[in-house]
Amino acid sequence: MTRPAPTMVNPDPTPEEERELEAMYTTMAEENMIPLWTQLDELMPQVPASAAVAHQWQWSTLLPLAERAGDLVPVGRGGERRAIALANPGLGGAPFATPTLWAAIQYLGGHEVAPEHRHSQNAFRFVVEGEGVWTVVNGDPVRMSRGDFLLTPGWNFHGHHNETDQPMAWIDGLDIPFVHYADTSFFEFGIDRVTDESTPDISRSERLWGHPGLRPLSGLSNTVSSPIGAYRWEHTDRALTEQLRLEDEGFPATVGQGHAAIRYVNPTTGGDVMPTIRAEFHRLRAGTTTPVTRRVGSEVMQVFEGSGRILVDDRVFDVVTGDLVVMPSWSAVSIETETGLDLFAFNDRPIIETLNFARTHVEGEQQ
Ligand code: GTQ
Ligand code: FE2
Repeated sequence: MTRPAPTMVNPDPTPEEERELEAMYTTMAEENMIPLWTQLDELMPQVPASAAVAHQWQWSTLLPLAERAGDLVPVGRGGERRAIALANPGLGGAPFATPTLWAAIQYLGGHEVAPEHRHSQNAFRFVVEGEGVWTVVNGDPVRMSRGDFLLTPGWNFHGHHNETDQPMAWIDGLDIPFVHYADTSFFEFGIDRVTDESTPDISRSERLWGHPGLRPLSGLSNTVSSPIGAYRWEHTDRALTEQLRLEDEGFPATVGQGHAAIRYVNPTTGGDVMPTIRAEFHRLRAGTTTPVTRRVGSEVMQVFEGSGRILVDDRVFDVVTGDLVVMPSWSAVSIETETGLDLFAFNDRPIIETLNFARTHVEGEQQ
């Protein structure tokens, strides 16, 4: 389907008309007015046409640069965090991975403290390697270890401290770009260290909420964001392992052949962990290829383990542990692996679904 030629442009103006048209457009510009008929393709494309592009960042590039920042730039009040954003090359130099999502590598040296603050932006951390940092969310110290997915929903005070002699790096995901465009940012500084420097194995939030299928009667009101501070790797890993075992035993348990997947959810609603961000973990068996799929909304993936190929439109990204790939809205995505692949993924689908903009197209399927 191609667009018809615009009928609202005079194809054959007389010299007189040409002068008048030019004067009209000039006056419109001076008066801060722009006619729709000159902008339709950009403003209302037939399918989403993101300025963001598909792109890969390699862990082998990100981590040494974060380490260098660790040597050269102290962390503390004002700058707040030693976080280095992934800047989508299509977004004009903004520190945004996609039009809605922020993704960054954050680095904390041995015994460093990132002071407490709070903001309306929703945040999470995902740990691809290392341990030794506790993030203190709303006064509750949460251990950060490999494979853990940790929440900092909007307006909770939070700070991070490294208890060890070793540095640690992880990735942050936030809705900073969405909050920026919607002009909904509020921010407050808290204390210069963290309110509780103890280092428990599990947080109070997990002690209260981290029991499968069991809800404390002290928490019967639903909350917009999940009350669970940490989704631990042992649970994620076991859930995925069991899906593949059940598939082996002939039971329908996977989303596609050789493709196990879980979504992190808010136990009070069964919905997404936070109002603006969905997070999932996918495990592909060796030799699996996923169907070519387009979705409304943008997504960021990080390889947790294994290797594979992520195909986004006409780009092919060979990925290994730690690598990140970003997918713009409505790009055609397929993932394949010869060795097996564990993937963490986050996207803006809660926004898209809430506002009724969701669409999915799977190549080769009847729509
Ligand atoms: O750790 O609190 O990557 O406030 C961006 C903003 C991390 C954080 C980021 C933040 C944080
Ligand atoms: Fe923060």
